[in-house]
Amino acid sequence: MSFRPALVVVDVQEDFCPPNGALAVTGGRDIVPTINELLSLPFALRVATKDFHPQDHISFASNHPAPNNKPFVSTATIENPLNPAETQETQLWPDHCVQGTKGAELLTELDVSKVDRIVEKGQDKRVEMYSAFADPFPSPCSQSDLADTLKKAGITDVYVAGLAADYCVRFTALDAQKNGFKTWVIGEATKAVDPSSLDEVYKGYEEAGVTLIGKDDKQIQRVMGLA
Ligand code: VGL
Ligand code: ZN
Repeated sequence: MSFRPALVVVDVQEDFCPPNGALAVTGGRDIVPTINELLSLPFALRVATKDFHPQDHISFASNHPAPNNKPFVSTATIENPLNPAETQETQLWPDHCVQGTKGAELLTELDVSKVDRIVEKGQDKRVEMYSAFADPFPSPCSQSDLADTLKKAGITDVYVAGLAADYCVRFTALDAQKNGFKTWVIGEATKAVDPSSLDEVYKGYEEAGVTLIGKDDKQIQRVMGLA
């Protein structure tokens, strides 16, 4: 199969960035120049994802009763609506990326003119969905059309960048690899909510066959060579 790489730019949205983001990741805006450079490379497909929640989303601390409703601190148990035997313990967050709000918008400095396709996720209020492919349950109740889009475009390799390194980038990359795409995460083009968790994240990549690369890696030069 010939090399057909896609770039997936995860959740480069106002709410994940200083100065005004509800869930601002330190340095979140600083990766945009690198991401714009990546967007200018001859990828076969360029996708941007958006976290896109309803106001009553289960991941918002504000939708849970006290005392377990402290953003960044409290957790909740989420059941798979399709199979209550499947459960997940998940972090609660400040309200963020609410559909129709400024916080849900992609950063204006992101070169959206180069993006072929925008994939929205997290619309199902009943489940958390960090991955741009599906919710985390063994039999997912929410799925996006990202896997289909990549398959229909004949994509062989998925390059992942964006926010946040320890949540949506992480689970999108792991799911890309699971879906059969050779997956590369461009470390310099991500920022983490909790940078101290990255060793653990990278260990998970190794176990799953996802490869962490730098922006000048030979795998990036391979994309440049397609021009
Ligand atoms: C994300 C926390 C909550 C992300 C989304 O995009 O990494 N993190 N929702
Ligand atoms: Zn979210």
